[in-house]
Amino acid sequence: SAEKVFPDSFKFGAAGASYQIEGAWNEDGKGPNIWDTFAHIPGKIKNNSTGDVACDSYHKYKEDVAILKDLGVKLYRFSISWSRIMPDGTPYNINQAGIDYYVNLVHELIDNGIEPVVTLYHWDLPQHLEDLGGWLNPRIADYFGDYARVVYKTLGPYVKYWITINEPSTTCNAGYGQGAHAPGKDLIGDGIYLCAQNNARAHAKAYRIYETEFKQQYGGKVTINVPIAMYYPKTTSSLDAEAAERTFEFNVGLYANAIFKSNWPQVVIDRVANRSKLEGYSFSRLPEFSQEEIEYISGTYDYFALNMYTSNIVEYADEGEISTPTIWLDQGTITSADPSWPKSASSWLNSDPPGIRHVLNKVQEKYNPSEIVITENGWSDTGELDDQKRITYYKEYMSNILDAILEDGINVTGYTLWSLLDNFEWAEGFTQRFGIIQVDFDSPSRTRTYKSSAHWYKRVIQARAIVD
Ligand code: GCO
Repeated sequence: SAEKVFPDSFKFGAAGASYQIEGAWNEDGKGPNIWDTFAHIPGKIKNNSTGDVACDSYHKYKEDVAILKDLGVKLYRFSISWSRIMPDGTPYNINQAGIDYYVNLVHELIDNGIEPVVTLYHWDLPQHLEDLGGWLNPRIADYFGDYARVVYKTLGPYVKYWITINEPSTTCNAGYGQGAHAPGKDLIGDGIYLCAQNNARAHAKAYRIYETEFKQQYGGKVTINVPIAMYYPKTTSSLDAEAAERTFEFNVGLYANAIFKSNWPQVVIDRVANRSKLEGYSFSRLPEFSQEEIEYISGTYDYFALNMYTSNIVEYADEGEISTPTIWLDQGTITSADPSWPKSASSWLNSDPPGIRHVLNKVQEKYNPSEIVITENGWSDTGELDDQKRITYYKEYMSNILDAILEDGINVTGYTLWSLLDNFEWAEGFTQRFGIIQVDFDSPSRTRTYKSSAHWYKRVIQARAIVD
């Protein structure tokens, strides 16, 4: 038959992240991070939930790996909790118990034929470093570099796929722009841009350290990952077409351009300079990179990693139409969802399967990477075991990925769906569930149960094709 199969080069996988799954927030010498602090402030998280225990994966990692093995996945993406291995974030203080945890996890994976995909930073900054200014302090690049070196030294022999920073745009927008995520800073435009610049510097530092000190010996690949939504112009007008492109550059280019091309995107430079002037500033709120920095940051990637969930409709907007200040004025757009797209339990997440094929093509055209890994893709509901909508979402998105590979010739080599387990969904607590495995957060043992989607994914992996 003409059944389409995934090429041999394509690896199926699943993903999670330290604060969302590990728990053990104050065990075995781990230091506090910004999510520990933030989640403990009443009113910040739905139902005042915390990640104190979460899925308890710190104690149950062997069970998680057994599930991964049973599913047949070849990649497991997880993140390292910086303050678990360096309690205050500095190399002065190394917590061996924390290092041991990740060494054991990696060995458990490899012994079971699963390749680790390791994220160095998935939003849980050591509190001490936040107290020094966090992602607004340019020195963060140096701290991050020292941290990365410690991790490369211990896990370097076993890890071929590295991600320095997960979704810098979310850290900067939600953490330092609107304050809905830790560290809860509400600094709108100015904070977002400083954060974006320091993320690029920190990523580049971690990349260069690997390149010069470890690459020859271990031969792994390093990149950053960025979330990319599909942005459709609302009408065929050129104003809306430009608005959609601008939205891409303010949300993706702001974090990717300096790395995958060079410097900030020109449209971002121009728009922020103009707006800053109108607002009475004598300088642009978008900080400049020196020429030396531009060269240091440019080209710091060995593959492209993207998170893709959803799409948006974009229209041009002028000042009077935008109620939220600064960055949205800089961007000059309004985004919305097409009412026909199926809705998940998360307000920002709707199903538009062709969007992922468009995004893969867009990334290929714009940045021309030789390899793409989809490091997140998934659907939220309220946790039911028979999760047919999640299966439908995955079927349709994965079939668009397959078309992008087979028909558009895009080299997608890996796919780590979000998420293996139901977990702590940041400010939403446990109210939005992304897992293919259900976790009973009321049971002390955090019992794991397969959802219909887990059984389905297992069959897909066996067939290497989209099955019913
Ligand atoms: C992300 C995050 C995940 C979220 C997921 C669903 O990188 O945004 O990696 O931590 O849980 O995206 O919102």
